[in-house]
Amino acid sequence: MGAHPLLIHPDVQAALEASRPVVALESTVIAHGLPAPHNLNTARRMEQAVREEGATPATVAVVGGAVRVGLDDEVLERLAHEPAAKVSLHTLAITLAREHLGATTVAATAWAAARAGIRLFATGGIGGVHPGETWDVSADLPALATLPVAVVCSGPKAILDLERTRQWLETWGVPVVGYRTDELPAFFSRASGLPVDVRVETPEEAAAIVRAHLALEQGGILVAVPVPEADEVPAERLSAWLDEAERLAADRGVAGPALTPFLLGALAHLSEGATLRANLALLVNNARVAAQIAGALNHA
Ligand code: PSU
Ligand code: MN
Repeated sequence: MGAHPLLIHPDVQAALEASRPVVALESTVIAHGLPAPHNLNTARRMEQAVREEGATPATVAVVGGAVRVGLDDEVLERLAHEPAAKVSLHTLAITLAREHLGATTVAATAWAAARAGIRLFATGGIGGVHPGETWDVSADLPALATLPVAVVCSGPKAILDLERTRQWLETWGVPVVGYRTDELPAFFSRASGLPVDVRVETPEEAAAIVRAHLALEQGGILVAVPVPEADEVPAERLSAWLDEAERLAADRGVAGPALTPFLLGALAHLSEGATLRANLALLVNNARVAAQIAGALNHA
């Protein structure tokens, strides 16, 4: 593989060339974020939601020494069932050179989307600043600050230090747009007590701000969409489970890239599936909203 290891799926290429809306999707959530069979089902449902809104999905993964932008269903199946490396920006070149199967995080997916000329990207939660003094800060944050992509998500994962993550975004100039919310959503919960920079009610309003920000050529922008009300896990219910999950991780010495998948799994178990239901609902909803914004961006 040469210096440009980006393979854009023909459907995605055709949509980009015709200026039709495209939405990038990440694959770490398939390989590491959700248990089977929910992982494959959700990956397919997210692609379906994007299509229903008239956009083309471009799920990103590393396959056979190339970054693929847009996957056939057979690759989605491999990501759901085969061991796949969790690929962020510090491991992208390694996974490419070794020709391993790799599932891309928000950071690596945003890089691929930017390179492919895709402006909208939907995910569940972004990485951020972990609590404590470990200096575990997700590469998702500098990726957002530097890559020209709008990331539609439900806020930082609840397992993070939300205040520090929120502050990081402001310091590095990433606008936080609340989609029908005044507060930064906290992933499983709709509210965090932390402010967004602006509230919008429609895809058109979001698209206008996305367009203005991308024109600055200053990096990315976050569109924060709360989990649908029916599937929310309120913060009060979450906090005891979160304490327990963190205790389990500390006891077992789980840290670094393995921490997020471990905590999400522990929370799903402790909450008897409530956090998993919230996770699935917000992923599909975010894919839909991202496709609507992508459409508005192209039609204005
Ligand atoms: N949120 C989830 N599930 C996930 C992730 C986030 O609900 O699997 C993944 C995303 O791919 C995100 C990554 O980019 O975790 C962040 O990992 P880290 O903190 O190691 O950068
Ligand atoms: Mn991390």
